[in-house]
Amino acid sequence: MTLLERFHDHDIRALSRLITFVENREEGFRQLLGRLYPKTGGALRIGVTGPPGAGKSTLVNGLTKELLREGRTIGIIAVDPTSPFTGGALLGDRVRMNELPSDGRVFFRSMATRGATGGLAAATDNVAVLYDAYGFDFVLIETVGVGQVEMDIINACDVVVVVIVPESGDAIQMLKAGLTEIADVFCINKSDRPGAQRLAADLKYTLELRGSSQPAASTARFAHTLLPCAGHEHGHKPAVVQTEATTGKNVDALHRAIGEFIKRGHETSTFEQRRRQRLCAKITEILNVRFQSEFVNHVAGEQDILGEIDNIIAGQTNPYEVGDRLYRRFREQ
Ligand SMILES: Nc1nc2c(ncn2[C@@H]2O[C@H](COP(=O)(O)OP(=O)(O)OP(=O)(O)O)[C@@H](O)[C@H]2O)c(=O)[nH]1
Ligand SMILES: [Mg+2]
Repeated sequence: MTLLERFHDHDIRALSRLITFVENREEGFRQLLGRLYPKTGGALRIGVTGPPGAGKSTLVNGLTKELLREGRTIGIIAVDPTSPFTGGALLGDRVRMNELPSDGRVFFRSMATRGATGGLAAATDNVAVLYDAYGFDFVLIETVGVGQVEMDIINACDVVVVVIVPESGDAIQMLKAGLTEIADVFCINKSDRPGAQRLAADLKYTLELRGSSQPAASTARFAHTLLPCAGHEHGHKPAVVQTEATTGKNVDALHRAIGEFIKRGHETSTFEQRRRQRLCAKITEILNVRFQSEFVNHVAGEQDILGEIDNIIAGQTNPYEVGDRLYRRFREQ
């Protein structure tokens, strides 16, 4: 049997091998993903994001158990679990994963920031495509919620769970950080700590005030993509759930809140719209990467840019002129 046949036959080791193949961007990885693409669309992607140490891994673990109880299968991607803030979390993740069954119903993979050539968001998406084609019901993606890359990962999810803790600040800060725009479900974890109740009330009040005046999440989510995708999502007000991930308290309520969002998402065209937008973003990204590498490799060349930087510092030119010149040379080639 070929590797691909074993993959289709639900051989978990074949899945693991193909992930490595795709992660290393080995010769032919794009063709492989292309061939598998028609088999995708069956898995729902749930993104879990939030500040370092908020309890995302513990919650993903708890949610996985809830989903398993429902008879679902789950592929997990932990993006950069070795955050510099909580160093050694990777080991913790491994320990937690050991609690999960090893009969193929769950598969776990972590993606390190280091060495992710071609972009972490793209690499994460590629693994999600493999999970989807493999036949998992759910893809759970854990990522630390800072920066554009993480936003790109989160935007590529069907459902976004934002995890915060009582120490995360007040609702106005959530609003400013754009969290209220991306959250489908808010999870206030570490609710055993003081301030959780107040934060929950504060957040609910703020979300209530915001009401439907908020532009559709899709507008904010995909503002950067090349191809405009019109579409309206249902005016959803994110649920606010308080959990205690370590004891498992209320993780079932979080699971229910996600379930309700999923139900509404299917009833309305939310998931359909998000999938379309995701594909727009994916195509834009493929073009960006190709143009960028073509430009940098074949035309500009590092030496050119280094020389131009000397010239800028010497006051002979400026970044705008240099950009224009390099671009023109590229076009005229
Ligand atoms: N008190 C309390 N501690 C918790 C709770 N949930 C998680 N923790 C603890 O918080 C720490 C971080 O938990 P993780 O699940 O690794 O958090 P994370 O968000 O995945 O962390 P990073 O991936 O490193 O950003 C661990 O020591 C957990 O045991 C909770 O509900 N209450
Ligand atoms: Mg973690």
